[in-house]
Amino acid sequence: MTEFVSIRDALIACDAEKLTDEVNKTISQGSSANAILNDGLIPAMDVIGERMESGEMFIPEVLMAAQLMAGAVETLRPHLAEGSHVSAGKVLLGTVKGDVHDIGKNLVFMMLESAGFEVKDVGVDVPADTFVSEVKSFQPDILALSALLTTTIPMLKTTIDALGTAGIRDSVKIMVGGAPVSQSFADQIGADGYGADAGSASRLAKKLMAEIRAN
Ligand code: B1M
Repeated sequence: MTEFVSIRDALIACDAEKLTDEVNKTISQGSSANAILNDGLIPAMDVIGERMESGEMFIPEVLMAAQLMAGAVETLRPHLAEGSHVSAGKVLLGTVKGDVHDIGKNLVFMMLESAGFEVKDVGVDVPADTFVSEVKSFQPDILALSALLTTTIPMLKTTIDALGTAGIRDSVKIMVGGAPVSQSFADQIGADGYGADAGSASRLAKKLMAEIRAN
């Protein structure tokens, strides 16, 4: 992790120029994009979260850091790709109502897309009835729901229940994720799977597709 300390520090300091330089330099030195992400950028966001909680950093600075993180992830995008051109399946993805966090969701998007899935991202703060109408029109194999707040994880269940009420729950596999979500919570709300991070989300989606194809 010490290897990526300058990337981590540049993001925490919201130093755009330094961050770009360090990410490019580290890639050109042969580091893997996954390592830069998991050992540099994501730990920086954890520090930023702690500072936000303790009042050392304010929302505008956190937003700026989020934008810089998104830019760095875009730089890493071609290096994260697994490279597949055959559709592995269709995924509808979004962050639940009341929640605007999208960095983790966007990483999940990128990993699924690079694993060959056709992914439709319906964005953030998405009401349950929008997921219902999108499932009807897009007809995904998998619905992937993200939630980052303890106050919005109940919306995961609300969304699953809304699909049940609409009579389409069994037409789609549902996977959930986000920092406050856990496997036991996923089981409790009747989801078909839980991904702890973007890499496991992609592996889980492949497993769910194998289950669909086996039936
Ligand atoms: Co927010 N926020 N935030 N925030 N924010 C957290 C989440 C928090 C932990 C910070 C803290 O206090 N320590 C805290 C939540 C506490 C809780 O409920 N447990 C918090 C809070 C309280 C809030 C506000 C309420 C603050 C306020 O207004 N007072 C507010 C709520 C706004 C809302 O949504 N209604 C708020 C606002 C914001 C910003 C807008 C300023 C900004 C978001 C910008 C954006 O996303 N475009 C922001 C940010 C940046 C954060 C932190 C600092 C970073 C989040 C992040 O991007 N992490 C965050 C602290 C933290 O995470 N350490 C914090 C990096 C990202 C790669 O990780 O999103 O966890 P993550 O995604 C991971 C996994 O979770 C997983 O894979 C990803 C990659 O490995 N994953 C999935 C995610 N979705 C998945 C779906 C899957 C599978 C895996 O399958 C479908």
